[in-house]
Amino acid sequence: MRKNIVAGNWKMNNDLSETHELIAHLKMQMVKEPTAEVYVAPSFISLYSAFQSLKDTPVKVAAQNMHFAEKGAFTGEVSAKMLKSIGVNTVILGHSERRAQFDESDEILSKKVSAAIANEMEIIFCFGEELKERKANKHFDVVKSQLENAIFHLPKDAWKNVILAYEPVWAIGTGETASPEQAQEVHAYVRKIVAENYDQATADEVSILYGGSVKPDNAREIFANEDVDGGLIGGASLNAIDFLAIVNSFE
Ligand code: G2H
Repeated sequence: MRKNIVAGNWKMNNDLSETHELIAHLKMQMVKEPTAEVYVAPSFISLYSAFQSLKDTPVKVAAQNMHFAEKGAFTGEVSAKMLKSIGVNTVILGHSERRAQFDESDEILSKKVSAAIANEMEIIFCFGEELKERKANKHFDVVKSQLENAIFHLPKDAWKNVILAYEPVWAIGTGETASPEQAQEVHAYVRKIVAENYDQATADEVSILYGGSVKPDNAREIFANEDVDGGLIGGASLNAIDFLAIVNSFE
């Protein structure tokens, strides 16, 4: 049975005291047994502290990025080994903001994916088409090539540590959301190509999240789709009440 997952991507928000405030609200308002696995991804500055505050709760802490090298002359970067040394075992890779603003190519992402798996980390791997690609009806091809070029090189047994997140770029932080039908269509396609590249069992097991302007008032109808196993939440994850409403949006 694949898992329902809701992950909060805090992006470049929340300094240390704001991090503690949000975590305190989450802890206060969270039900004992949420219907989804819950992750939060604070900035690097707050990661250690967030991990310490959440280690006795069901909430897992993820990093928003990492470098592919183990160590060395990479000013400003953080390695898998460093993340693991503070207890963080999950990393978001391939977010469209990293791809667009920090020139992360499929080639770089492929190395990051390999490094994370080599370090026995879990990956939340993001992919998704831009508006012009959707308008040109190229979204299936774009998604396929992003997966083929950066993650389909992994061996089958690594997929137990992979979570996929479909994030159409035109729906990120724009207030515009893919319709439940658009999300389901791409998720079903992704599951099909995972089955073709690996096998049906791998495809059935992998959780595929939707990301892009998910809010408490649209989460339920998006998550109700057969191939949508949860969400990667940006803006709405910065408010504990909204985030937990999304966490509890599964039937
Ligand atoms: C997509 C999403 C979280 P938002 O980037 O990764 O952000 O929910 O603000 O669109």
